[in-house]
Amino acid sequence: IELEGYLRKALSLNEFFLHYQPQFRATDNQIVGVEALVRWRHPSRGVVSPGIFIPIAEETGIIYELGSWVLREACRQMKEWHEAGGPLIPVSVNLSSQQFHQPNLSSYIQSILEETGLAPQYLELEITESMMMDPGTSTSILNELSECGIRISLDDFGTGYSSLSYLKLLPIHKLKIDRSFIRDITENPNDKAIVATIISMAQHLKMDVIAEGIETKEQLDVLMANDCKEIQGYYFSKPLPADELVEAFLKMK
Ligand code: G
Ligand code: G
Ligand code: MN
Ligand code: NA
Repeated sequence: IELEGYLRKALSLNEFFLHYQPQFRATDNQIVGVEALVRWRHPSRGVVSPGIFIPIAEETGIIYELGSWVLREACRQMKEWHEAGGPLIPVSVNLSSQQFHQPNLSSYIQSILEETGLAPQYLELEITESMMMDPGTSTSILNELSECGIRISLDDFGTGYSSLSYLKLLPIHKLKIDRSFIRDITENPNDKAIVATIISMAQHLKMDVIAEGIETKEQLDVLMANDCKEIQGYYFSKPLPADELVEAFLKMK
């Protein structure tokens, strides 16, 4: 209850803000998307990582309000960049399981899109395999979102326990290969085999695929040799404050 109060207060004092990590096309280093990642500017402790407060927000139910703030802010910011002549790329937003299962999710997201003026194809929702455990429910939620024109990407792909059969049934636009497979990819033939297989499967299923957590040139070389088209990781860019991302946009031109 005390923690809940802190997070609620942080929301009302506007202490949350977003960083954006650019996603790059491997062949020409163009930015093709950005992932919004929330941070908390704590008055005395400095910037607090979501790894610390998201689990608390989920336990206390504040995640609904925090998640709603993140969605609105990410859409507002992307619309502002589009209007300022920035690249016409999507913003991806991470959803917690509770948000994914919240009633009327698609109409509520549509109202955020209308309010901010962002077209639906520029919003991508990152969900995880664990949210797909109940095929009946997830199918109807995903179909609704997809019918609105919103993109769906499967985060941390390869680390969950769900079956592959849902991939052929559900409107999933992109697989994000979890960074645990990338870390040792230059030395570990098993990781390399898994990554190559995910890339090939995505191509056959006509889905986009992006690799996360690329930190070195050597990792990038292995991914490019396996025809991975999109890359996200510290080797290209860490998550950036909005003004620094704008500088990265300007360098693209
Ligand atoms: O940015 P960082 O590596 O510290 O993020 C840690 C974790 O917090 C990641 O798993 C990321 O997906 C999650 N995260 C970041 N922003 C959000 C958000 O807005 N909503 C949710 N649900 N998770 C987020
Ligand atoms: O769970 P999710 O994939 O949403 O987590 C995203 C988190 O991964 C972000 O908080 C970001 O800070 C972190 N991240 C992004 N690129 C890298 C990277 O190259 N290496 C590591 N270790 N973490 C990264
Ligand atoms: Mn993510
Ligand atoms: Na991930």
